[in-house]
Amino acid sequence: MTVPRLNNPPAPLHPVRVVSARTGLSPDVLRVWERRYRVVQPVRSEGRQRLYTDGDMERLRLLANLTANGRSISQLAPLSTDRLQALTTEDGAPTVGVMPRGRRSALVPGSAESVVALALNAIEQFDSQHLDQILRKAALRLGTDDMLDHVIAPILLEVGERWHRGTFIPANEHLASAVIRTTLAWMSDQSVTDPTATTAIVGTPVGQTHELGALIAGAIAVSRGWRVIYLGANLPPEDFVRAVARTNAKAVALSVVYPTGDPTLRAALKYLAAGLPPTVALVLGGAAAADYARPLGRRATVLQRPADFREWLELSR
Ligand code: B12
Repeated sequence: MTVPRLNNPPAPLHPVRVVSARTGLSPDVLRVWERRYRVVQPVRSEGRQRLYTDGDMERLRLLANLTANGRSISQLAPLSTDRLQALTTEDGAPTVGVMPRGRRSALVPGSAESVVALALNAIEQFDSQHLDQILRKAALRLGTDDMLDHVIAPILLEVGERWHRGTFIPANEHLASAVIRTTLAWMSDQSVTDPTATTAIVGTPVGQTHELGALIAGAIAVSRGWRVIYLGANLPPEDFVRAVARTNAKAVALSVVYPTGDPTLRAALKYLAAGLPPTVALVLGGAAAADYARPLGRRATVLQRPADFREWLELSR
């Protein structure tokens, strides 16, 4: 019997939703990687929807695995797909997303809750490399907002609780803080930052060594299109004033966590509030912020919830 010859139908193209589900990259990350690094160039449907080929999908899957293994997207983006494939073989498959052997979980795999459980397990085991992979992979899949609100903040809260109860020793907390610090810096680096964008100076004031709230605030601001100048922890007020004068920043956002009632910090914030131009906003967040903001009256804005900060950033740009 002769089989009639058919012309090969064109390979189907895939919409963002399908690419995101298959590669584990959130639509936000896909957009940023395309705009900033031109990792693939999807075609457009008649309705202007982005459509991806099988080749694009494979390239994105390789990039997702390699970045989750710790490589930087800016270095990977120019490489050919064959080279990415070779690197993937050299690096070995990432172990992220897999529950440790012998543990059974009722959590939905890939959900923020299950990422938190895996991360806490890695912290308990002192496995910083695995923790780093878990967090990078989750950030790529969940996007910045969910990652910060439903993964990073709950992990830090639980680390604090376990440390307080004595089930985690200070070394567990230090390991978690060190890895999360790197993850937050890397997340900010994944977002498009326009050098002409409205600028915020972010850090913690003198005496405040808890730095992660400031890093979280910085990552939120970057995700809302602000340019962030991150000055780290424990900075005297005159340095914030000088930095604002040299950068034309429109806001200073500080994290104030512990302790309350420090007279040095009270005086520093008073100096800062008086030294900043009136057009520059002073935003305070963190568990101790309200205590220090009270004497500053309307000069300081206290914002705690990430959702409120996001709204403020969008309105103040
Ligand atoms: C990591 C950590 C440390 C690390 C910090 C490492 C680092 N480089 O940052 C180290 C080891 C240094 C540390 C030291 C101490 N710590 Co500590 N630490 C923590 C831990 C686990 C996480 C803190 C953190 O970064 N949180 C950041 C975010 C996720 O949480 P958050 O502050 O609530 O912020 C949220 C909002 O307020 C908001 N936000 C925060 N900042 C900002 C800023 C802006 C602009 C905006 C808009 C929003 C915003 O966003 C966050 C997300 O929703 C907490 C536990 C916890 N529950 O937070 C304890 C905790 C804060 N530490 C505590 C204590 C007691 C200490 C020490 C005194 C311990 C000791 N005996 O030495 C010292 C004090 C050091 C000092 N001089 O300040 C207590 C504080 C208790 C209190 N409030 O009375 C806590 C709550 C632990 C506990 N349960 O007992 N700590």
